[in-house]
Amino acid sequence: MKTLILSFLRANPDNYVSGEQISEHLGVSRTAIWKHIKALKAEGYAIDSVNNKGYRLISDTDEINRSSLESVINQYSFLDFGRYHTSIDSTNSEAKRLAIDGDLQGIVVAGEQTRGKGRLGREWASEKDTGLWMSLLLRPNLNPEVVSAITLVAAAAMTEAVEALANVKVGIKWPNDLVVNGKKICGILTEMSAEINRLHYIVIGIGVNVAQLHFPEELSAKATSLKLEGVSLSPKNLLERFLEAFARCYGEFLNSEMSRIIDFHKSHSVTLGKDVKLVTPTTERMAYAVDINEDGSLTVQNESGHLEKIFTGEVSVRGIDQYV
Ligand code: BT5
Repeated sequence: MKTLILSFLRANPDNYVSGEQISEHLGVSRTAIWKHIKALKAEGYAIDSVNNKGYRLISDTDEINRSSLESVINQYSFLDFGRYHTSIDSTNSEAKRLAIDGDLQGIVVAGEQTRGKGRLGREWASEKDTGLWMSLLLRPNLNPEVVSAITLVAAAAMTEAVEALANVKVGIKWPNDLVVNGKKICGILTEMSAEINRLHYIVIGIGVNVAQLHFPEELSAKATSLKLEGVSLSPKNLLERFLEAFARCYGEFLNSEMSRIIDFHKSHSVTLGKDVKLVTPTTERMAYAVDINEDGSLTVQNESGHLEKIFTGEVSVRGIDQYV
């Protein structure tokens, strides 16, 4: 019944339809309609109810909600579902819970995360309605060892999206941070489930600071938002532009055509040509960032002058991570 009510509202995007009209059309009582509408609202559908006028589904707004997300994802064959939550622990955690059952691919978006995650167990501040907090659940038919480059694919797509919508220069700190004026506006956390040579799924979690005006003290020196950088845009527009760019970049990645994406990274890199600090849980050492390779790795020159390829781990850049 809820689906029938939704279809009826969708068929009347510009008008309010009264409870009476819906009840006549569907042959159920007005009280039942009212209860279903209440349930739909609780699920995240934006339905405006006005006394004496009735109900209208608000799908064409700047807001991300369940109905607007559905119409966005319908355009992409690699997305079977779109889930919107006003509040959730972490969109990555939710995408992983959804991954266990079935074989669908999709996207989870939240208005707020109560336990947003960064890499290596770190926290990601994701206050209510201040950012685009989302995770893509994908199941590419790939060998697990090539998957780490997907983080670069997502970083390139988000950079392209932000630059298309706003007059800002975005830098990419290899492999997963986007920075504006030396401060972080976006972080990416890629997680995967795999056997030695079989990938089950990947979850690409992306957090973009859109509208914060303040950050907690411990973040204020290193984090910024688009708003603080003078750019106002809606998370929904950003999501749409991101998916458009990601669909293209992801297609190239699946066809092993990484050269355009790597060139994009090189032209936006704040890491190349800099002294960097390579940090693992047990060691720290200095190196010089030389190149980004087709497989997504970073070539550095180490302190003994040798070239090394780095695939994962922390790379701090002087002037961005305040390591000096
Ligand atoms: C990241 O980790 O940058 C990955 C962040 C991924 C967040 C998204 S949001 C949607 C999805 N669901 C999740 O639960 N996570 C993903 P890392 O490189 O480890 O950076 C984390 C560090 O960045 C923290 O230790 C803080 O210092 C800093 N930080 C925390 N929140 C921040 C924010 N909102 N903006 C900028 N920096 C932040």
